[in-house]
Amino acid sequence: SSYTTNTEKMSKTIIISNRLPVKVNQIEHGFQFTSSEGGLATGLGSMHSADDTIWIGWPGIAVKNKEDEANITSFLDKRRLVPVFLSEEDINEYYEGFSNDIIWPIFHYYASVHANYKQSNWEYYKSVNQKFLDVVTRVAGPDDTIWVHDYQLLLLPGLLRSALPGSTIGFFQHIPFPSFELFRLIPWRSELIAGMLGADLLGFHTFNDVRHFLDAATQLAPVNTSANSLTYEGRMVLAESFPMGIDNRRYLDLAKSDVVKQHVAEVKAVHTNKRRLILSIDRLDYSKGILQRLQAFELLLESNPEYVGEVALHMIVVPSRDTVPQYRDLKELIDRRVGEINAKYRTINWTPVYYFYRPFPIEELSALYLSADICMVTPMRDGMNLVSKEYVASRVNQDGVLILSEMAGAAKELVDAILVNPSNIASMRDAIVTGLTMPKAEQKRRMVLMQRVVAKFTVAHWMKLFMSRLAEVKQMQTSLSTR
Ligand code: GDG
Repeated sequence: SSYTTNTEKMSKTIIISNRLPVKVNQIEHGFQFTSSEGGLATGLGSMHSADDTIWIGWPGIAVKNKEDEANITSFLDKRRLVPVFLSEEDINEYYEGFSNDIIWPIFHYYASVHANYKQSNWEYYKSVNQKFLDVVTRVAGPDDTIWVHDYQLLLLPGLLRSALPGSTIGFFQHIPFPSFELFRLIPWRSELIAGMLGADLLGFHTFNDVRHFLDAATQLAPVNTSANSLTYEGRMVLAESFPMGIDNRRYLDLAKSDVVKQHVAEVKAVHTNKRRLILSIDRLDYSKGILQRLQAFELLLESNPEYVGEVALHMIVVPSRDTVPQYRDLKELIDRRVGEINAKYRTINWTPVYYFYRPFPIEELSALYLSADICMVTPMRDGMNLVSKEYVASRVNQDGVLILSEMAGAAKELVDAILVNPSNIASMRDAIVTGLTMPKAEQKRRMVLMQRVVAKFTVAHWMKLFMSRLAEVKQMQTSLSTR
């Protein structure tokens, strides 16, 4: 590959995530490439646009032959993207099985009885992490900085540490790290912790996640801990919180653009100016509290009939993991609930729930952020949640109400939202009433405070902070070992 030729000349940064920031789709004669949206892709995108950065990940398609692999590889090569090819079994076992059916539910505190600890899932999880290692060692030079992302690759820092002992390795986890009492249920808990400890710096969204990780590491691995610093196999490892932000400028610019204004007019035409709009946007996931939100909205219509005909819930659910049975079941429950609410309450010229099960272009999301009187972000558990920040960033008129779950990482920063416990349906209903009756001055007071946070702690800031801290850890290690 072209990367290995210049590794002697300069050091580079290697980003590694399960998925590349582009999606490859099979079309009739060849392939089609589309860039994936999402927080991670856009966030790290600015870093990746620098010459000295490459990105390694799965291209999102199971490739059947070497010729196709070669075609995809050479296309991606021009964009400094390096594919890790995975088979269909890899995807079933490592991604859908181990990552999404074991780690995801446990890490989101979803009933511990639900996780399905299949030995074969674990075997594939190990072998796919090894596949990633093989690609990294092919392209990495000794002075490179390696930044591994998320729960699909918990073993990779450890594998990298053995293969490239002196390298600089950062790890960031985008989902929560659970309390030890949950984490300890996983049969391969010690191996996972040892894998993570291969990193020099481990980043999480919140201090609670850091605390839980340190607790698990202390219980499961031979480490010495002091504050947030560990010593593992004679090497210093730091665990710290780096709350991820968004590209604030992008949402401001969108909100002021003509195309978005046009979409806003369309939304207004349907919902009329006097009707109030509650917005909800999530990937299909039981961690997002979609059913509980519907329940709260239904309770509102039942207990506060004055809002019948006056308030609509605009609910976007973006298809995700819909080959996993758990997610298909959830989809059916949502479909049914929406159907029941609409059948029970709708009037000739008003529908309570405007429900969409598909993705939308960012311009249309922006228009919805701008049009919604209330944005409800009420996950049962969420690492951070970027939708809440995007709503805040989009409110150029400095009004609007954010109802935010205490269980989202974002609640640690957006303390001026109306914070709710998503398991308390009645309190969510009360929060909607508070939001609908909140005076404009109070809306503005809260929104201004939240906008300050979102505008200051952007994704670019997050990235710089993590990278400079990683360099510092490396320096501290060196000065410790030469002392
Ligand atoms: C994981 C963690 C953590 C959504 N629908 C559409 C669309 N989106 C964009 C949103 C937002 C992103 O996708 C979703 O990010 P979230 O943070 O809300 O949630 P997860 O996908 O679960 O992300 C989470 C995050 O990683 C980052 O660390 O915050 O806790 O679970 O940017 O705007 N974008 C477009 N069309 C859609 O229909 N274009």
